Amino acid sequence: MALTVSEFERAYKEEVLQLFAESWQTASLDQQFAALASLVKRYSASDWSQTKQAVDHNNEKQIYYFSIEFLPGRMLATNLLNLGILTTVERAFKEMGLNFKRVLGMEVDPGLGNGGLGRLASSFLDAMASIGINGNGNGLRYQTGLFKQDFLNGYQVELPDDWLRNGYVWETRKIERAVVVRFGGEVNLLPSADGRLLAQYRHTENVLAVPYDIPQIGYRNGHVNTMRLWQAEPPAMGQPLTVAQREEISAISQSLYPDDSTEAGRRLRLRQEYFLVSAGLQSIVRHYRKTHQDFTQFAQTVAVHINDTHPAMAIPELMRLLLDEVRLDWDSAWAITVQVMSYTNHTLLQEALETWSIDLFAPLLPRIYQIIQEIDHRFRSAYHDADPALIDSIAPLGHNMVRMAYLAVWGSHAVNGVAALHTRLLEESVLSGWYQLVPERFSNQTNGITLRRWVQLANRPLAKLLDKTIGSDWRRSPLAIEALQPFADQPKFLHKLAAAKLKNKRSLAAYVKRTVGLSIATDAMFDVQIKRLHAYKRQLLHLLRIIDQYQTLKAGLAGGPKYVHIFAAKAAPGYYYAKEIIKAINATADLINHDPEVNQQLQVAFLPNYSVSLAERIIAAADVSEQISLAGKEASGTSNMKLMATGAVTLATMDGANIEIYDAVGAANMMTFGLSSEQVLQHQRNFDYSARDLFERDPRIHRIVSALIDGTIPGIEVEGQDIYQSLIQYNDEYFVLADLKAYLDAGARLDELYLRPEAWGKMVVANLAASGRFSSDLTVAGYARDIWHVTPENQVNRHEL
Ligand code: 7GP
Repeated sequence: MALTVSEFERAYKEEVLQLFAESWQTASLDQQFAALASLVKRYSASDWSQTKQAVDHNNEKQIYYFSIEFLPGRMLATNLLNLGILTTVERAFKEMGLNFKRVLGMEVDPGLGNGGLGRLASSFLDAMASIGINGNGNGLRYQTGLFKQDFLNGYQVELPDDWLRNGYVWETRKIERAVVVRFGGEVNLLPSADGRLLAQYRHTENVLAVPYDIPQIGYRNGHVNTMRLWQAEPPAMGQPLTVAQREEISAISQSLYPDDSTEAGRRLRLRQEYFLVSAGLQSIVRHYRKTHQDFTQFAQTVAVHINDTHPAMAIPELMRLLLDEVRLDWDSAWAITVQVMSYTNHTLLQEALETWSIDLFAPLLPRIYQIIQEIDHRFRSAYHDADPALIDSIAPLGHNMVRMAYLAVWGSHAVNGVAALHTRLLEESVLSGWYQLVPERFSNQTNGITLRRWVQLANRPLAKLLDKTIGSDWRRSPLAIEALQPFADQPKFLHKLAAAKLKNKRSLAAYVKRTVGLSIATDAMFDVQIKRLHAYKRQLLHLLRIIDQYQTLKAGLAGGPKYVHIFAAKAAPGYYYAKEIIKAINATADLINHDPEVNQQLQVAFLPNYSVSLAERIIAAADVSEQISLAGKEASGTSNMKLMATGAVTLATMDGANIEIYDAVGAANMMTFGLSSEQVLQHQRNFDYSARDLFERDPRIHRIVSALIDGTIPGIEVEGQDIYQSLIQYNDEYFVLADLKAYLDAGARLDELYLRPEAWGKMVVANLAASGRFSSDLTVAGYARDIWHVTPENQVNRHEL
C-alpha cells in the first residue's frame, strides 16, 4: 500500500489518542504496540474484505488447512513487511524519537503450537496468502500454550504460558458465525419421508464453537486470507449447566496436547480433535450452501487439508454432514469426501501414529463411529479379493482401535510425506500396505520455510548486504538469490558477509547476557542446535562432543577455534529421559563456563523457552547448524533450512531434508557423517550393534562416556547414570555411540575450515545461494499443483530444479 511517513505519523498519533486518551509522547510501550497493531489491522481490512468477496463472487476454490497446532510467531513486523510499509513506519518511529524495536518486542508469541508441525502450518498460511491462493487456517484458540520453560538448578521447570492474558490484537470474535458441536448421547436411525434413514440424536452434550478470525496478509499483493481459531463455550440456551459441566466444555480449547497418560486426558484430546473438525466443516458447509443449491460443485470449490492425523476425523465428519444434513447417498458423499480431503504425514515414529480405543471413541462420538464402521466395512468389501491379511492390517478399524493414519489415507485423494527420504520410508514401511494398494495417491512435498521472516526480518544485516550486492529481486523471487554464487570468490564480499554475521552475534550475545547472565565470546564459532528435545534428535550426541572438547582442553591439547555451543529445546512434560538430557547439558555448561582453564576457548549456553521469536535471534547469529538426528527418524526438519538460509554451515547426518540440502549445496559445502538409514535398518534387523563393544574398545569413547558417571560433571549423579545405562546397558537405541567417532571427525574437519575464513565464506555463500528452493512459497505452489488443484494468482517462479 502507498503511505508516506507523515501520513502514517498523523494516523498513528490519532490512533494512540483514540484508543487510550493519551498523547503519543506519553504512551507506554504496550500502548504503542497496541496502537500500531490496531492501525495495521485497519490497513488490511479492506483487502481482507475484498479477498473474501472475490472468492464468493467468482466461485473460487478455497483451501482449508486443518491443524491442531499453529506457530505464527510475532505478527507485527511480518504484517508491516507484507503490506509494504515496514520502512515507512520505521522511519516515522525514528522521527518521533520512539524505539521501534522495543515496540515490536512487546508482542507475545501465540501459544498455539509446539514444534515443527505447527510452525510449518503457519509458514504455509503466509505462503498461501503470498502466492495468492485462498488458503485458510482452521485451528483451536488455546487459552494456554504448551508451557513456558525456565531452568532451576539446571532442571526444566514448566510455567503456564498464559499468552492470552492481555488479549490478542489480531483476532476478531465472530459470535454470529458460531456453530454447535455435539458429543455423546444416543443416535437412532429412523426411516424418513425420503425413504432413507435419518439420524436422530438424543441426550447429546452441546458445545458452542465460537470462531476468532485473524488476518493472514499476503506479501505485497493485496491478498488477505483468514486463520480461524475456535473456542469452546457453553451454549447460551438450552439446559442450565453445572459449574463442572461448564468447565468440561471450556477445557476443550483450554490447552494444547493435554496429558494423554490418563483416560481422562485421552478423552479430552479426542474431544478437541472432533471439536476442531466439526466446527470447521460445519462452517464450510454452511458457507457453501449460501451460494449453491446442490453439492455437485463442492469438491471444485473446497479442499480440506489434514495436517497430520489429529484432524483425520474430518473424513467421517464431512460424511456425516453430507449424509445426514445434505442428505446425499453414501456413494456420492464418499466420492465428494475423497476429492476434498488430502493428508500430510509428519512423522515415522510409531508412538506418534494416533490410534483411539473404540471403548473410548464410540460412546463419545456415536454417529462418527457408526460412519467409520461403515467406511471400514466398505473398504474391506472393495478389496475382498486382495490378500486378507494385508487388508486387515491396514483397515481403519483393527485391534479394537480406530487407526487414524489409515482412515486418513483411505479417505483422501492425496497423501504426502515432507521430504524425499521420509516419503520413501512411508511408502516402504509405515504405510507400505497402503502404498501397495493406492500408489497413485502418494507424493512427496518437501517442506519449506518463510524466508521473508528468517532473512528479511530476522537478519537485517544480511538482507541489506544482499540488496547491495545482487539487488532486491530475491525478496520477491526466492530463486533470484542464486545470483550470489559468483561472489563466493570475492574476498571483499566475504569480508562484508562476516561483518554482518558478527553484528548478529553481538545482538545475540547481548540477549544471552541479559537473560542468563553469561558473556559469550563473539569471536567464537557459534554452534547451534535448536529443536524439540527428543532422543532421536540426539542432543546427547552433541553433548558428548562438548565433553570431548572439554577433555581435550583440560589435557592441554588446544588448537581448534573458539566455540560457543548454543542449545534451545523444550522437553515434553512427561518425557523423563529428555529432561535428564537437559539437566546433563546444563550441568556440563555450568562446569565449562566456570572453569578458567577452558572457558576462554569453550562455552555452552542453553537458552530457556525456545519459541519462534527466540529462534529469530539465534538463527541469524549461527555459524554451524547441528542436524544430527539418527538417519531415518527426522521426517524433514526445517531449522536445517532456516539456518542454511541465513549463512550457517550444516553438520549433519543423511536424514530428512538434510539430504536435499546436500543435493542443493554439494558435498564441498556441507559436512555430513554417520550411518545411513539403510545401515541403521540393517543393524536393527541383524541385531549386530553393540554399544558396549564400542565403549570398551575405543579409548576415546570410553573416556567421553565415562565422564557421565565418574564425577567429572558435578550434579548429575542420577541423570549421568541413567544416560550411561541407556547407552551401555540398553544398547543405545539411537546409535549415538555408533555415530560418535564419525561425528567428532566431521567436527574436526569443520574446525579446520572455520580457521580459514575464505574457505568458510565460500561455503556460506554456496549455502545462501542455494537456499531459495526451500521457500515455502515454492512448497505451497507444489501442493497447489499436485494436491489442491488450484492456480496461484501470483507468478511463483519455480524453474526446473
Ligand atoms: C515434525 C517433524 O518431526 C519434522 O521433521 C518436520 O520438519 C515437521 O514436523 C514439519 O513437517 N513433526 C512434528 O512436529 C510432529 O509430529 C506431532 O508433531 C505431534
